[in-house]
Amino acid sequence: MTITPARPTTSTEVDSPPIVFPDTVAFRGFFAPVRIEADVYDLEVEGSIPKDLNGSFYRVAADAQYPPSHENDIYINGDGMVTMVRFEKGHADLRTRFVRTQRFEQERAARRSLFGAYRNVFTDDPRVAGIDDGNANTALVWHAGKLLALKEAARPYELDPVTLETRGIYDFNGQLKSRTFTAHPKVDPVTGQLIAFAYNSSGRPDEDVLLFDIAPTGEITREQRFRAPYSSMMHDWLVTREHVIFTFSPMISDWERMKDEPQYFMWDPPKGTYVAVIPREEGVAGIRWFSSPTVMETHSLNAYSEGDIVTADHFIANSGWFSQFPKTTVGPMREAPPFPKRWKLDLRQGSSSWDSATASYTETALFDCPGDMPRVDPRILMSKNRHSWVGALDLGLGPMPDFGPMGPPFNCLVHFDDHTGARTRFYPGPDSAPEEPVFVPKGPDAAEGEGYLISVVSRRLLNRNDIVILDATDLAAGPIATLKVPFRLRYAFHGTWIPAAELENV
Ligand code: V55
Ligand code: FE
Repeated sequence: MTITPARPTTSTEVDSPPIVFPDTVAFRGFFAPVRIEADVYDLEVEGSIPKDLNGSFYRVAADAQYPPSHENDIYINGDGMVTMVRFEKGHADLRTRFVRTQRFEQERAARRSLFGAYRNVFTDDPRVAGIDDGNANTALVWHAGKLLALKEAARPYELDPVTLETRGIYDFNGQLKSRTFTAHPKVDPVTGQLIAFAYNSSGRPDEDVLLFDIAPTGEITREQRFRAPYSSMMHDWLVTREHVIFTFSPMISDWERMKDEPQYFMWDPPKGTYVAVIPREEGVAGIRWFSSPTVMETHSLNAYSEGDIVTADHFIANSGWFSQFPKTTVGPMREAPPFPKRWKLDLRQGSSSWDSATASYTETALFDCPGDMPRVDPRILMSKNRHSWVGALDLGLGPMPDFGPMGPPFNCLVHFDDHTGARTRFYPGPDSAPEEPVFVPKGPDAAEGEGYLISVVSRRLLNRNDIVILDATDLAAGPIATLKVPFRLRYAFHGTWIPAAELENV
């Protein structure tokens, strides 16, 4: 492992504080910042890496270059740290790099944190007034030959997919006027488009939502705007071949409140939940609204349209996201875990405005186990799928790994077969927690689900991570290969895969 030496600073700062991280759940133990930019050529491997696994796996974590400027900083406010594993001929080479955001560079020059609470400009150091606060820590998307590191609070950063060098803020060649861009755009596997949205696009709380169609060439071919019931966290969504579906949940942001309350989002259950379905072709003029009990979508599996019926599979929680945003308008509440649900929405029953919505959806359980971080085969996204993979928490499996800064960990990965209803799982052992599984098709012509599942597993007692490669439709068989990471990786959110053929000529 080589550690990149810090560049000599050009700062004339003399009062930068000592480097001491707070003793809170976001910064201690297995979840302490890692801050290592590493290159490990040829990871040690148990088992053998399939020879047809040829390409790069990426995942992005929130790390922390500097201790936060305030004690109660939340995990999701950290600096984007990307892990890349290049697979080739049965070998795996690992690289980790911080995303060189404007925020990262400013803070490095000052040798301290300058940005304050998550998305709250009133808590920032005056020295960074007007500087982009994007930390590129949530997800990675590969589209139009560009690898983008995403944070829903800001615009994307472009990375070199081979070296992980940061190329800078990416505004789609000047076409993206929004100050923000979702961390969960969806690549349409049929048209090659990137379907995306932005909320709080003015850079502060507002009720407008922007919708983008982005061509396979990276050109924004359509931008639309509609009004949300309120300004709230819009993290994930669903896209079918014909519709997009938003679940609005009352994780409310409010500009006036931010002036004396650092927490950007506050769970305000009386404001309720609404679901919007928008036809992709007709656009926002055809919006249909539905009512809902007060719930929150954490992440989506997949959705599909059949005539007037839209089927939406996603993880739904009966509470807000209190592990990050504990204050609510109704006093202390306990966070409820997300469960995988199937909603069926009948478009004939929807209303043209949210405040006149009366009809709801029907809900069934996909299976009865809390979880999140779902994946389907990317080649089947937006159409009816058979296979899905999720991180899950099965209390029957044995002792639980400790809670981390994101709440309860997963203790297994689950494969769900929608044709048979069968569930199989990979259990990594008692001190271990797997992260979001990333599916890699065996090849362009492989059947749906035929391929590998890659997941980073924390080995809590060993203070390091493994990366497991599983047969995607035979999780119970255990890893085909286990890559030994000789140090600890900070817990990540989302990842992606780029086939080797697409990494040529970048
Ligand atoms: C989420 C994650 C974020 C964020 C907002 O998983 C929502 C949900 C990692 O950053 O800024
Ligand atoms: Fe997410």
